[in-house]
Amino acid sequence: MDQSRIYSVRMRASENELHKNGGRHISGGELLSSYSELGLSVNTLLEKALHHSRGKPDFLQIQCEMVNQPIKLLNPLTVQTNDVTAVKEGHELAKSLLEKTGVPKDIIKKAYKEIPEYPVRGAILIDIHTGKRVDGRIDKGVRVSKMDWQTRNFKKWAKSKAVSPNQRLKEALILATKVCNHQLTIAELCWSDDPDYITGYVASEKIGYQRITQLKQYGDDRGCRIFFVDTFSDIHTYINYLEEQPILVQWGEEHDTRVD
Ligand code: WAQ
Ligand code: MG
Repeated sequence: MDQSRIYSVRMRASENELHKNGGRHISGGELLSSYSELGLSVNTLLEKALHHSRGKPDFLQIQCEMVNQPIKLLNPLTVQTNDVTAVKEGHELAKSLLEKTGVPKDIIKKAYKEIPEYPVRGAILIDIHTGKRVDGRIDKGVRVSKMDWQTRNFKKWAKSKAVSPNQRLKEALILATKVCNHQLTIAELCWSDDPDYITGYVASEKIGYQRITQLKQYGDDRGCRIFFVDTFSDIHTYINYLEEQPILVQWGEEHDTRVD
């Protein structure tokens, strides 16, 4: 990518946006693009918004913005796939993995109870000491953006790790790698809100990106994305990192330093 003029491109699409505050989230997307590929990049996100299993949008927005900060290069988290035979088994595994990362058992229990209350288009931030939601973005959550992984490097990585190079894994692994690279992140728990996708994951710097093949039933359009964080004393700097720090995932390079 020509690093001299990089743009952050973001898309969000929803239903009933004009009638109800916020509307129903359909899809979102974020990537980094060179100036010369901006047309292609906008089109990639437009296609994603127009052909989505959650429905047709009646509100759609694509925004391009030049990135001024230097881009940080990160190695992808290690990936492991855990096959489970039932959703219940998937959640038992997810909970035990979260415990392994250092999230206390009672906080995991509390978070699970509150998951149905979070129909947002971003992520929910939960403090691991209090179990309280600390992002303050009640209807929206926090949307992580300014991140990408160049196709050629991603394909090389996928081939070497013998994983199928699917777009969804790519997007989720970019996000998890960015989020887990920050010291305040203890773990992430996620499954899609797309009714046709049931694999989810638990991720952390310590355990890597642990895919779990069933975290919901087919047809279910309720998703989840929770970042368990260590403190909310400097939550604004943390949110600023998630939203503003440009990140490029790049496999095979020695760039993996954590943010303090
Ligand atoms: N920042 C914050 N939250 C986000 C972002 C983002 N950039 N993108 C999505 N979310 C939240 C939002 O609330 C969505 O409703 C929810 O996550 C699910 O998003 O095979 O596809 O894009 O290894 O539907 C994981 C497994 C797939 C991939 C996750 O999530 C694999 C997925 P989706
Ligand atoms: Mg989705």
